[in-house]
Amino acid sequence: VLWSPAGDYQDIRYEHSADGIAKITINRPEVRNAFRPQTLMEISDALVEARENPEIGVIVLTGEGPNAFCSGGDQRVRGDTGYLTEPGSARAVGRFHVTDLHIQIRRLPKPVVAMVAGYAIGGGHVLHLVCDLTIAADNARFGQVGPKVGSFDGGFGAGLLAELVGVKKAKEIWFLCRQYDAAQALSMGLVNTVVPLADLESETVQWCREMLQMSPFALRLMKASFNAAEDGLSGIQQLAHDANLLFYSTEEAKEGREAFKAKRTPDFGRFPRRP
Ligand code: 2NE
Repeated sequence: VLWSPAGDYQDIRYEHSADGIAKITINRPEVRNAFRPQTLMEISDALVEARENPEIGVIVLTGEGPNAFCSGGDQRVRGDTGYLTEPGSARAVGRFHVTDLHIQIRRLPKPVVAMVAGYAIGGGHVLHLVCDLTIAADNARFGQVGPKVGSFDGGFGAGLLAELVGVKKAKEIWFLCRQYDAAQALSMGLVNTVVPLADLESETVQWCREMLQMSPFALRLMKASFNAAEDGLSGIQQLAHDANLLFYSTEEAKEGREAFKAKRTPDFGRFPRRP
């Protein structure tokens, strides 16, 4: 695949393929692609572009190089109140920028695919969890480290993981902080497939191209439907607003709009009361 640069960033690369795939690459291989606030803000910005761009149908999230997808929060900028945007400065205020990023990935109405080579560890592991699909290389290694480094993710990092691998296994992953290889990850349902490292990108692109052949709105509704069960009212809200998007194109909805604009009483009498 020929990737064309589609944005100017410091911590990530953002690229498009000619046929509708956006690729976001965390580009901090010297720290196993750990993220700092800047990294997450840039991913968020690229996701907005990929969402709004009608040419883009599928988004790939990955890490630079064969050694890591992402090793989680950059511990060098971890302060006492979260991860610091301006470490060392008096204005440094800690935050978890990743909180909103998880929601953004799940809300994004296009499939997001994690392409994992090497380590997906800690917050980097949760990042692949919140993606819709995960394609792993045979050198991938998965695990949580929170309780080892004085952190935890009880949000999607616990709930989604338990849903994927079962509660007992999820507790093992968090309580023992072991690492799991790609074959183990596949057998516990943590990833969709495992391929040789050399084939990782071509396999991922193949999966993306298959999705690009599908009805975009059906994919959107399926993603929202899966999330609705997991996200409670905010998940139902997404699905309901998607239904409203479709309703707006009906004569029935248009009658309400046109009557309002014409300052007349709407005539809904010609529309069926469906059984
Ligand atoms: C990822 C792992 C297992 C890789 O091990 P290895 O042996 O392949 O590499 P090494 O030598 O550990 O790492 C290479 C360089 O990257 C840095 C290392 O310190 C090392 O630097 P130098 O010694 O060459 O200077 N590095 C790696 N991960 C880093 C990180 N996350 N932050 C800063 N520097 C990092 C191994 O490196 C590892 O276990 N990494 C730490 C994983 C970790 O603790 N992640 C944070 C968990 S908490 C979190 O992500 C989080 C959360 O729980 C809640 C909200 C938001 C975030």
